[in-house]
This record gives sequence, C-alpha cells and structure tokens, in this order.
Amino acid sequence: MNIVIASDIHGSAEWCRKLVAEIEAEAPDQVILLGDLLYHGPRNPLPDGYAPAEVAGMLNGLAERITAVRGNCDAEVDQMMLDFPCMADYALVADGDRKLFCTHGHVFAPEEPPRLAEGTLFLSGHTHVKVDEVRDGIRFVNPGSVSLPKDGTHSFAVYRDGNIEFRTFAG
Ligand SMILES: [Mn+2]
Repeated sequence: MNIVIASDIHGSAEWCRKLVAEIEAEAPDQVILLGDLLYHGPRNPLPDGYAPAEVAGMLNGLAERITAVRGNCDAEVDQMMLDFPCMADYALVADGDRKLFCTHGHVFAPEEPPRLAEGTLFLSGHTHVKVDEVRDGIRFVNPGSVSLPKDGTHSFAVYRDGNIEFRTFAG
C-alpha cells in the first residue's frame, strides 16, 4: 500500500497546491492528514498564500482517499468546510498486519504513546519537525509541516509497504 502522509497545512493554499501536485504524481492509495488543516493558529505567523477556503476545496477533491485527524487548531467550523471527517483524536489505518496509529500529537503524544503492538507505526505532526525513530518496537514518524516547518524544509512523507520516505518540495 502506498500512502501520502502530510500534516500542518495551516490554511496555506500555496503549499497545499504543491502538496496536491505531489499527490497527483504519486497517485497513492490513501492520504493521511495529521491535523491543523485550515486555520493558521494564533501562535503561528500567516503562512504563504493563506486562503483556508481554497485549501478546503483542494482537500475536498481528494476526500475519498483521505483519513484525517483533528489538530489543536482545527475547530467545528473547519469540519463544516470539509467533506471528510477531521474531528477524531486518532485514526487507525491497517496495512495487512501492520497498524498505523494516526494522531496530531497534542492528545496522544509520541513521548507518551498509548500501549500499541510491536511493529505499529505512530504517525503524528504538531511539532512541525520531521522525526523517524524506533522506541520499544514502535516506529515514530512525523512528516514535518507542509507550510510552516520549524526544521527548515517544507515536507511530507510517503509510506510504501512498511517503508517511510521523507519528501521535500522542490523550490
Ligand atoms: Mn500545527
């Protein structure tokens, strides 16, 4: 299974457009969005090309492939704009025997994960910093932020049959 994993778009139509282009090129089976989709959030600067309604339109075009969870900046009104559910604290995606535990990171934090089976992939965003590490048999992956990276590169990740590859946007 081929999955694009992205997080923390924060209403940037400019960076969301680049993400959608990458998704179209990748043609994944699924798209996992780890929260903070439309609203910039009061602690963040306005991202490039801030246009939440445009972002909602672009994401709705992918709705059938999207599994999304709620970020700490996502509100009820954001759900009204989106055709796919985005208000859950976590979602589980299964790839054969492997589970992907998807969450934003503020309710279930990677530092204090729930009890998960060995081999589970714990996917979270929230920090806007890429992570790929294994602890106690659980692989923790953070794809970084599409629009407001705190580690210098706008990024997302691609899961393919158990492997994770980080991608950064060209330009
Ligand atoms: Mn965020």
